Amino acid sequence: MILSMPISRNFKRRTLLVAAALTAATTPALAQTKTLLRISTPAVPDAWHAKMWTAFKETLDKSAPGEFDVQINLNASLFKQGAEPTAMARGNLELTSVSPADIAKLVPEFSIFTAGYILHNPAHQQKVFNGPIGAELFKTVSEKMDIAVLSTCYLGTRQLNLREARNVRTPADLRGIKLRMPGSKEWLFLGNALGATATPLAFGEVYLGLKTGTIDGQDNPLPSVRAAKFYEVTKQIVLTGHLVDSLFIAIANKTFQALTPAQRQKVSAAAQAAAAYNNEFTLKEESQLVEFFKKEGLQVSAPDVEAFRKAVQVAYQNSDYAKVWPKGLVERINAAE
Ligand code: KDO
Repeated sequence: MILSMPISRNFKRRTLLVAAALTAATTPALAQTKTLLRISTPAVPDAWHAKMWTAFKETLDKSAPGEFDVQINLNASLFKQGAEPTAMARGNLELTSVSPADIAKLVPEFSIFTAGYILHNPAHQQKVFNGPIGAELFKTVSEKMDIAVLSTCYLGTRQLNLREARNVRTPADLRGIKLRMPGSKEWLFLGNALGATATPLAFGEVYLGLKTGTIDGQDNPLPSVRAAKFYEVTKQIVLTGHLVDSLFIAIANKTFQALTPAQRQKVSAAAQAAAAYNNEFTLKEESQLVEFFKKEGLQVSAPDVEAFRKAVQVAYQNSDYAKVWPKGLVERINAAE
């Protein structure tokens, strides 16, 4: 009896210690089994296509609690603009929102969506990418880039935004204007097709470029002009509406394939929810921003859009880009309206 008491106490103590040690050992182990989903985007925090990643994370945390470690990196803080697909191919990044221009580097026929005045409006964009055309092209994207497109975001319709106000009716009125475009040849072609002198610059450097005058203007959808505060350093918006712009939420194939079927479904659903969030708020805000910019003192002018459309279409028709567009694709895109 005398001996039994300490033994039993000792036993209890040891049991507790073992339990504590086990908890300590298993907690980090469990944390490590979470699938890491690193996201990189050049979007500024106030942009809808930045905030949509929080919607993605929240949706996934709810549908698959504790299964994913979603890390959102904005402002191109993890990878520079346009470098994301390469980072994904190398296994250094799991998710991003990829632009048509970035896809066109590896899937040349995708350059059709970098061309001005191809997509008619946001609803047309969704029909094209959520229908058979999207399905066919995204299959090629998966094969050539090793990424899976999960949803299509409406970035907004790109307009011109100039440092100094001027009379802009036709492309001829942009002669000599140093128009900042993102840094790839597809973007530069579009800027030149608009009649300007296209100058490559990363998104993160545009504000300063406008402020100091190293560029005369830039093009972006109105919600991006608001989120990045370009209206503070420009005096005019010219409503050319030259590109109904897209971003595609994409995940590295390797990461996606390593998930269980249920997880794949949940990640896809979260990407759909993120795009829906972005699209809803982008559309809503875009319709209100002309008033906002006017109040901020900017001149908002309507050019001869037909003159721009014609010039841009002729430039593409005569370019090497159109040569690699699958036969009949322009017609199929038009018919998807
Ligand atoms: C830009 O650099 O003008 C652009 O609008 C291009 C888009 O493809 C996308 O990269 C976007 O910037 C960033 O997400 C910042 O809004």
